[in-house]
Amino acid sequence: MITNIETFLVDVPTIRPHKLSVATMNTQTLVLVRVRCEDGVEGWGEATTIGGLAYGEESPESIKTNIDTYFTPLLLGMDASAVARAMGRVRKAFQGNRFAKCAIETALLDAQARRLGVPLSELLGGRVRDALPVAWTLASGDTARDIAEAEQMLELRRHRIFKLKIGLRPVGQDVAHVLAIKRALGDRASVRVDVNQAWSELDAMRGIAALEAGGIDLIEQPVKAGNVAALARLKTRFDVAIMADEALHGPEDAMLLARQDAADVYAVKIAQSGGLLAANEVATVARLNGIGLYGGTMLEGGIGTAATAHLCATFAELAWDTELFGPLLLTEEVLAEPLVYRDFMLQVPTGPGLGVEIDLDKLRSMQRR
Ligand code: MUC
Ligand code: MG
Repeated sequence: MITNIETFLVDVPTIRPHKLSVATMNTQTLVLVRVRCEDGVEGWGEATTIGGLAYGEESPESIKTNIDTYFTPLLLGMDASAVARAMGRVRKAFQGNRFAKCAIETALLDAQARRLGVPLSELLGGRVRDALPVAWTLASGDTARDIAEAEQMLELRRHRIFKLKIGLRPVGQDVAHVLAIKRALGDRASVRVDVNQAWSELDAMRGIAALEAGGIDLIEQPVKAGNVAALARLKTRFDVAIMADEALHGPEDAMLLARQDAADVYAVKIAQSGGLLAANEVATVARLNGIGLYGGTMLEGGIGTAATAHLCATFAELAWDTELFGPLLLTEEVLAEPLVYRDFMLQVPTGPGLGVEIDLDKLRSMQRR
């Protein structure tokens, strides 16, 4: 039986300003959820947004409030080992709030996997890989600094895939910035861009043509999330892979985009999808339609990152790797032992549940009051 649900807001400074077209992040706010059960088992979940309300429809504060006010009273007393049934009740009772649903579902699944003594990946169908290639986002806003940062990551053997955040400056300037980085790194790295919806279709036609010619591998969400027709036209027009991110809010969107042949790749995000099980459905739709998979992030800390890693470990194909670097962007860790990044890969935890332990004293010392 579910006996207690607690939520925490934790503000963690980033290692440097992280500049996106929608926000510049100097801190990240983690919403952490602890679910405790009558049998003594507990589970943890997490949700993060980007720049408060700048990126999507939920904020850290709304996630905490809606879990505390609505989800918790409904869930207390329910059978903790019947996760799908509990989440079915939550989905029926509450509209939207995908990030909040993801945090709760992750905690319930973590608890259930611990109860069964298996890693979460085994509850999600079983892992086919133990490590995931991880991209790093270069988003300092400065070309020379980004090149130096990329060189350092290559030297450390931490990343050899780089995603550049663009869309804030005029198209010509952004293209020059990206191509300077690509020229500096050459074939030693895959360079990709994320426009975070900032371009008009005309901007995108100009920008993508130049990026494709310059050897860029992937263009993420160049136009507005709602403009699926434009995304589809860009996919048809260019050979370079087009990825949907903000356009994907779960399995229904995955179906809609597939029907319109609008993307080559899906960024699978557990929070944006409404939870791990819904994200798995997004991945299934992609697989059945020949769309490539990419393990996306909302810049979660260790808990949310581990959760996505368990899911990505179950994908038969993961053609575009992952960007599960969230904890590396943060100055502080809430895990007792950090996740392991080695040889350009994140090692998927092997212990029961998420396979991570929380340092509660540290968490409480960082908790927003
Ligand atoms: C996004 O739009 O993909 C992922 C990596 C990063 O730097 O920002 C996020 C959000
Ligand atoms: Mg994106």
